[in-house]
Order: sequence, then C-alpha cells, then structure tokens
Amino acid sequence: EGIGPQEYTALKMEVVQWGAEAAPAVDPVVQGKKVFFVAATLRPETMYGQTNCYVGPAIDYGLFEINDTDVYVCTERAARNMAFQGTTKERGQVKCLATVKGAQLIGTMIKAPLAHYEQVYVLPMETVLATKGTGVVTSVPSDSPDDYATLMDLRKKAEYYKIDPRWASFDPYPVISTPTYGDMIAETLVKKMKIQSARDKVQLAEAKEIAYKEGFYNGTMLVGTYKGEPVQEAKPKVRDEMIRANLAFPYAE
Ligand code: A2H
Repeated sequence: EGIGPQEYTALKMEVVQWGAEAAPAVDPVVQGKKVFFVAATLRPETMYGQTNCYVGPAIDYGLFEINDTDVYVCTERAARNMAFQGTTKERGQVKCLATVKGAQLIGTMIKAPLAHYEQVYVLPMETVLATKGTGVVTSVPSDSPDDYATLMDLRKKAEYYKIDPRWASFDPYPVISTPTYGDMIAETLVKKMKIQSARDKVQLAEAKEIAYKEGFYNGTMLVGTYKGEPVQEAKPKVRDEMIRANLAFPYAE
C-alpha cells in the first residue's frame, strides 16, 4: 500500500452449487445467468494453490447484474467501482438483483480458475474488510499466512464456525519455492513464529510482509505455464493469461 491506486486482479469464481442458506434467496433471481464470486487478489501467480474462498459472515453482499449473461457477487462498493472501470455493459450502471449476508453464502461450491482443486467451497473469515477489494478473498494457504491461519482455525473448530468439515478439507498445495522457506512459505512462517490463530494480528502482519517479499523477490514457480520461472516474471504473465481467458479482469481502487 502506498501512493496511487492499488491494482488488483479480480478473479471470477463461478458458482457450481449454492449452499443451503443461499439457494432460496438467490435461485429465483439468477435463473439462466452465470453467477461468479469475484475475489480481489494481489498475487495472481498463486491461483494454482487455491483451496477455498472467504467471505466476511457479517458483511452485506449483493448479486449484481453486470451484463446480459453474468451476475457478480461482491460488495456494493466494489460493484459501483467496477461500473466506472468498464466492467459493466453500461458505464456507471449496475443493477442489484438480491442482497445476502456473507453467512448465507458459506458452503456454496465454486470453480477456482487455474487451481489444482477445480471446485472449492466458500468459508467464513472474520478479518475480511468490507471496505477493501470486493469483500471476497480467494484462499491460498500455501502462500498467505492469513489464509493458512484461518483455514487451520476452521478445521479445529468446524462446529463453532458452523461449517461442514469437508468444505475445509483441501490441503495447502505448493505453488512457489523460496530458498529460505521451502515450498509452503505460509505454513513454515506460521509454525516458526508460533502463530496460534487468525487472531494473532501483529505476528500475522509480520509473516504476511515476509511471505510477500520473499515470494516476489526470491520465489520460483513450481507449477503452471511458467513453472521454473522467477515469480517476478511469472506474475504479470499469469495475470494476462487469466484476463485473456476471461477468468479475471483488472480492478483498481
Ligand atoms: B491476496 P492489500 Cl497468496 N479483506 O490474494 C481482507 N483481505 C483482503 C480483502 C479484504 N476485503 N481483499 C483482498 N484481501 C487480501 C492472495 C494472497 C494475498 C496471497 C498472499 C498475500 C496476499 C490469496 N489470498 O495479500 O491490503 C487478498 O489476499 C497480502 C498483501 O490491498 C489480497 O491479495 O494490500 C490482499 O489481501 C490485498 O491486500
């Protein structure tokens, strides 16, 4: 974060099957349309390692009609921004078909573009901010300490979080190798720094910083089209590849 706009990659994760809590509210309004959860990421090159997707359970989400065929699930704030960035059919125009709480979206099955696990589930993350990105975060526990810590919390207390343990059963999948931290930098850092849960905010912020810098400057791709290449080179190429394939689009704020 610094001066100027943050350039995200907005990843399109298509709904395969709505969770039981969402189906009654959304099924009638999205008939015949493709619906996508849209996740804002700064690490497009890690998408091979997605294991799930996160929403904030208390956050309000909308189902926004973007054009004649597609509906996006994100915050209203993000939908408005998209409407002024050429994402919608008509500039500045976006119609909300329905609103839902994040909690209702949990357990929905979605496609994860490029990922080793082709279909993953929507899970809750308390630390998702409604004021950043789209309010939807794709989870890459191999490379994001926050994603890793949250996934482990969910596995430990599935009942408390009201999730089916199967939804959190996809193991972290190695995507990037660094000389100092091996091929699962997030897991290595969380263990090394003795981070107990997603509530250890200060240590997680430090781990996030290390993982980001190490991955970017010293990381090598272990999978995908740019396997063997430095992360610095692969990152824009993976982003372009996804955008060309209509699996993602640029999003700034
Ligand atoms: B990143 P910045 Cl592998 N609330 O994507 C909380 N976190 C959010 C968010 C929100 N509303 N919207 C996006 N994010 C996350 C991948 C990733 C990310 C990896 C490693 C680090 C990392 C997979 N999750 O981010 O505050 C998203 O997670 C660490 C910086 O705008 C997004 O990129 O700088 C990142 O935070 C955006 O954070």
